[in-house]
Amino acid sequence: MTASPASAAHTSDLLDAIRSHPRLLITSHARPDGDAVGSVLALSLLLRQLGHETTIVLADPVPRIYRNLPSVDQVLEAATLDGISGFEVAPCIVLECDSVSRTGLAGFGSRLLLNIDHHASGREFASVNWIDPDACAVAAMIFRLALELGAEITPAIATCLYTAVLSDTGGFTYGGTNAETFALAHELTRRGAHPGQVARHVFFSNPESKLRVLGTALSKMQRDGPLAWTWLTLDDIARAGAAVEDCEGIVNYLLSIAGVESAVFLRELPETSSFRLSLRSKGRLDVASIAESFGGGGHRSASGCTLAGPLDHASERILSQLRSGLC
Ligand SMILES: [Mn+2]
Repeated sequence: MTASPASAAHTSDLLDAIRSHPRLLITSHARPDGDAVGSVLALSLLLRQLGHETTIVLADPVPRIYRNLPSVDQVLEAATLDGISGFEVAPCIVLECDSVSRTGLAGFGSRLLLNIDHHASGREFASVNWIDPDACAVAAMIFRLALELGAEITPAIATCLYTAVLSDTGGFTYGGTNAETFALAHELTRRGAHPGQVARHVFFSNPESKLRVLGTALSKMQRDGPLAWTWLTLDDIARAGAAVEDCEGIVNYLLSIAGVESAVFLRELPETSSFRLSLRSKGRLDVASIAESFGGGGHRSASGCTLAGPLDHASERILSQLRSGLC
């Protein structure tokens, strides 16, 4: 697989910036998902292979299902570090973010920022920006970067990237999944990723609390024609003994219903009387633009935003947007 000429033009500045800095910080968004975790780890491993010193800092813990990834203990949690202000003023590579604030970190100061993102809502907030909305995962971009930098894709790197692709494509089921996705999966498997082993970690290693809180959410589900929605309050989450990461993916169960075109999951946020929304679409509706109209972002078929409470108010606002989009 080779980069297209257009992406090569975008990456040359990035390659120069990386090559000219022996020390690099790497981060991604708050509440990291599989693409964020797999991609920061793969990027760090390949840069270290090329002789760079790297430090990975994330605002939130690595979710349990990704904690067995190779070299995951490299990841530093910012909560214990006062953001990144304590680190030497090295450039920071920011993956999958449309702004510095998406990292959930403070202390960037005036350091050089290198932005790599695959979201349609991506923004050129950094000094160097490489945004490719056609990439199925930011991991696909890291793979291309590795080849352009001349790094060897070791089994550890392949495992991290494969995990990222598997999770960001919903197990190769989302709309953006195409021949290139499978070509990448083929390459990664050939270079040492074990699909069965990765799937066991990602899909069959859930804590019981995740299933308990899913049960609560499903029992409250509402349906109105092509729309399905549900919510969890802080109380629901506490009673299930669940962590925030246990709420990931609930919205996909709603979307699995025949005849449902779009689904919403609302999760109450601590201390702010607001709700975090996950939006999904089977394709007819562009939920990225709806999320953007509320200050969020994401992909055409999977996006998110935050709305002020109370619950009835937040649900009515989002449902009326979705209804008018589906008419
Ligand atoms: Mn992603």
